[in-house]
Amino acid sequence: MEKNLVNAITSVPYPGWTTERLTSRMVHLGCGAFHRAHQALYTHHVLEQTDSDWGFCEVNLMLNDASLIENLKKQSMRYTVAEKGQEEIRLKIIGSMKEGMHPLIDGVQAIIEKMADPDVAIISLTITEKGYCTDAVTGRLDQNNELIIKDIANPAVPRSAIGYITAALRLRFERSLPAVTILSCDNVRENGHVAREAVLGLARLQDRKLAQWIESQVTFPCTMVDRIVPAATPETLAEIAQQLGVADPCAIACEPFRQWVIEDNFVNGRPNWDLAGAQFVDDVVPFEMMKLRMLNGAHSFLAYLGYLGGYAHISDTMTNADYRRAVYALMLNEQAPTLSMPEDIDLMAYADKLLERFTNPALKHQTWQIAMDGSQKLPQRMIDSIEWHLLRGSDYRHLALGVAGWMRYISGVDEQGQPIDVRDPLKETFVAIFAKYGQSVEVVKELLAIESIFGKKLVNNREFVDNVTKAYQNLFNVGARQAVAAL
Ligand code: NAI
Ligand code: CS2
Repeated sequence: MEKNLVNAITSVPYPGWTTERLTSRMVHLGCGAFHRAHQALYTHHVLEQTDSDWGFCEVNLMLNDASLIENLKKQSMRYTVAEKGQEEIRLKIIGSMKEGMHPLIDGVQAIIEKMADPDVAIISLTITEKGYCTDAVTGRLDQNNELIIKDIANPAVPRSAIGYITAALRLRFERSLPAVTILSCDNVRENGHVAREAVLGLARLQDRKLAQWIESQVTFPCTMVDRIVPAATPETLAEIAQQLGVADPCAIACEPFRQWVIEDNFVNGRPNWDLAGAQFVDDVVPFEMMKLRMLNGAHSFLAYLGYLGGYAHISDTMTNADYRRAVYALMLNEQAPTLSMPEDIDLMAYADKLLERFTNPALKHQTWQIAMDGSQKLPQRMIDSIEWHLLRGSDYRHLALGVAGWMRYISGVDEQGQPIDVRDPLKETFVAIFAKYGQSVEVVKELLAIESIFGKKLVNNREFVDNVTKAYQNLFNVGARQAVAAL
């Protein structure tokens, strides 16, 4: 028999329970890198400390890949998390997943039925920013989204995560079952509110009574989620296999740090994640803003300007003193002032900790990975803050260079004339703009006119357009490293 995580002797102890102990009280949509190292791990630590039976049914909806769910099933839904500090590596075998499903394995209806199961109390999500099918500026359901168009036409066989949730809520409503909590764990500003707008937006197009039931019964708490979890690579998997004593294709490496701040608004119970270090608060929004602007805004700055400067990983950018200085100034001078935090939060200490986390050389977090989907990330990471500065007349030169870096990056050609593999839902729009204007400064105004990223006002703000145009031109004149140094 082939050796795997379940039948081999490993260097790390197995959880002291089997999947029999668990009930699928949570269905998670988007079993990717992050969920395995975050929500599933928090739940595992609760299971270690209590007699809880809260477990996950893991669902991946993307039709191009069922392999992770298949591999998890082969390992009785167990897998390894490797927490990698600067020097030490700590392995944990996680035991909070009960079962796994995929439309290609189980069919769409079985997944909707599972989400409507009376035992299910939480549907949690890490489906990436684009998974919400909303306009990032308004937060409203995007009825021109290609999956939403399909879901409006055929609600019983949905394609989008929002369509699946709406279909499952319909069954719960029709069967008079208890409502559930929809728990977004994505890096989206006011993620619970966005999830609610998206689901209600779709439900309203289908059935007013269903929409009213959702509005009054279903809760959508906001959450701030944090842990740097790069996509697994063959190298990280080989390193983990060596330590573990057996190959685990579902293993994932991450940093030691983790944080989870959750609005305590659950309609049908929840695990005591506080036992594993989560914080339950009344208002998560300030924490989300802090993380999105200081951590993610800094990440995107380093991703675009780092990639252009020839750095493959975030930790590589941090070896350049100019990038280090610039990203620290971005956090403290241009992002921190835009925040209103509870008194006990020290933003300088937060920024110091971020520098330390970004420096961790054991994490091979690719600048290319973070650069992905910029159209979905820029509004909450940079544009909100730029608007804040424009209102007050304060300095935002790092943010302007960050936006220009994004424009230079999505041109699709790097500083050596090599192609860049740009991944973004708006890629076709970008290609059309660059095809028309080449890399000339004309593209700046064209890109700023994309409302779903920049809203309506910025393209008409002369000062802003000038600043981004100068920064963009400068990137061509001197290159990213010099432009960052000149800040
Ligand atoms: P991943 O690529 O490993 O997983 C993404 C998951 O989302 C996959 O399961 C995929 O099937 C699903 N997905 C993608 N597009 C979808 C769509 N349109 N509809 C439904 N499902 C879709 O990415 P990872 O690292 O797990 O990150 C996922 C999200 O988690 C991020 O976009 C972010 O919002 C959040 N997050 C990630 C962190 C990280 O460091 N990786 C940390 C904090 C939050
Ligand atoms: C990153 C985030 O990929 C990205 O866009 O900025 O996934 C980041 O690693 C996490 O938010 C850290 O919690």
